[in-house]
Amino acid sequence: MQFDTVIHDGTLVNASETARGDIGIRDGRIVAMAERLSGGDQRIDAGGRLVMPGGIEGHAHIAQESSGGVMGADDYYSGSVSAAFGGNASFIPFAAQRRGQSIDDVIATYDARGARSVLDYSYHLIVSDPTREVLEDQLPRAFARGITSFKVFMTYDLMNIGDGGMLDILTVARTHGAVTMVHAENNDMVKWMNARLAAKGLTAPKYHAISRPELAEEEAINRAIALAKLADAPLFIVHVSTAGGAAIVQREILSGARLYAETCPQYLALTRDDLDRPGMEGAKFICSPPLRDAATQAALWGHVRSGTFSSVSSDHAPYRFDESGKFRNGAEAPYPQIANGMPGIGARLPYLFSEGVVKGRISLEQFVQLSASNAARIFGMTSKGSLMPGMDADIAIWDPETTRRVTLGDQHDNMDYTPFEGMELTGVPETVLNRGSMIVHKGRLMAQEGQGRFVPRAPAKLDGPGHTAKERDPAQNFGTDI
Ligand code: DUC
Ligand code: ZN
Ligand code: ZN
Repeated sequence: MQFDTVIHDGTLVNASETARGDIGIRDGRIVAMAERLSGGDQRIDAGGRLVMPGGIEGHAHIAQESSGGVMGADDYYSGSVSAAFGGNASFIPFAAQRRGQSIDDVIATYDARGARSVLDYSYHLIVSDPTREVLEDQLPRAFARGITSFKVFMTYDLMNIGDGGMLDILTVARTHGAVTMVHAENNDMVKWMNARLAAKGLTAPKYHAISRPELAEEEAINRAIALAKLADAPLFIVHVSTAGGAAIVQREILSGARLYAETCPQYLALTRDDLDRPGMEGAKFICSPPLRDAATQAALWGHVRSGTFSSVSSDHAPYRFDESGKFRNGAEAPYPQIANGMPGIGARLPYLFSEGVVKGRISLEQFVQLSASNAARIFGMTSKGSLMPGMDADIAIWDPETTRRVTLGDQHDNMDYTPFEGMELTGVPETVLNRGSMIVHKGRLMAQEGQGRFVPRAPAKLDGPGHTAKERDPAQNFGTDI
């Protein structure tokens, strides 16, 4: 058999097994896996290395304005380069609708932005204005193009679509086989806390943590799940930051809900004390939901380990520590006027590998599930997320032993800080291939701007029996089809 590339002598890790062997690649796909493969125009020695599916980053804000109108620092070129240095072979950022904007216009805007990517990409649609035309015409057109997930917000006045809006979106999603992602925080609880803090003049970055109570997340997660059950639609809860929220998700998954959730490295690695760093330094750590405490970290790790979370995603939301980003509203801006988010697309997998696998909290196979294979399955990237003949040759080769300190330079993004600065991490993604083409190798970028392709996604393959509310069951509701 002829191969363009053979990766040899590596330890091959998939979501459910690990074995020694070689991988043969032709025309961008894996075409053979065997104990030993000869030939290949290019041979990559993976001796002493782990060969894994390239990461799929399922939560990143790239070339996207914040809800307050601040453009993030990373475009599809720098964002994809940073993702690749961090062990990812593809990513799914958001394409965000502004109120009044058509979904067709949103997609055209992000198609132009996405054309710069070095990695394969898709988008989750953020829907902020679910008008009749959006629900009946525009979203179905987006599905037809292979955009099979969207995100809605339960918070932020400019984004929150209300419970009725959510039910409408969930219903469209159910009809087409899409997944609805939700940012779950109770908007009124946050606004009420903001008003109380403002009345006392408490506006330093640390008060951000207090302004968005754990109860606000827990209440909204509970409500989002109830809404999804009424619509009998699958739901994906993004960036879970609380032990209580994770426990609700766990309980509902165990009782059969078609429910998925993620947490992020920042909730595992950082705490609200980081928001209390001197001066305005805490602004670097403002993200929503906010950082919590050490007990929460331990509880969230427990849920990573036990399978409550399908993914650990970065929620890369890069706002620089200057007037273009965090301080767009002034160097001493009160916390509600500081852009929400922090970078992390390059650090996500090195962090998860080191703190997860190397520290014995998760297995190598779980690492693959959390970094790639679950996102591929839930978000319909059917040719990615596992090492198998026929799949795209999206592969990350990891040196599992080298230890280094996190630096800004190693992130290869457009940011001027990393919240993980100085952390000592073991394990380095040394080589990343996307569709067989080398993107990074031993610290060097090998890819050309724009070589990534848009990936049309399939409807999600979903676990679980779903939920029929009594009141929607004709056998229990006087025979009504509602
Ligand atoms: N939600 C996100 O998912 N990312 C950044 C800010 C936010 O509110
Ligand atoms: Zn969010
Ligand atoms: Zn986000």
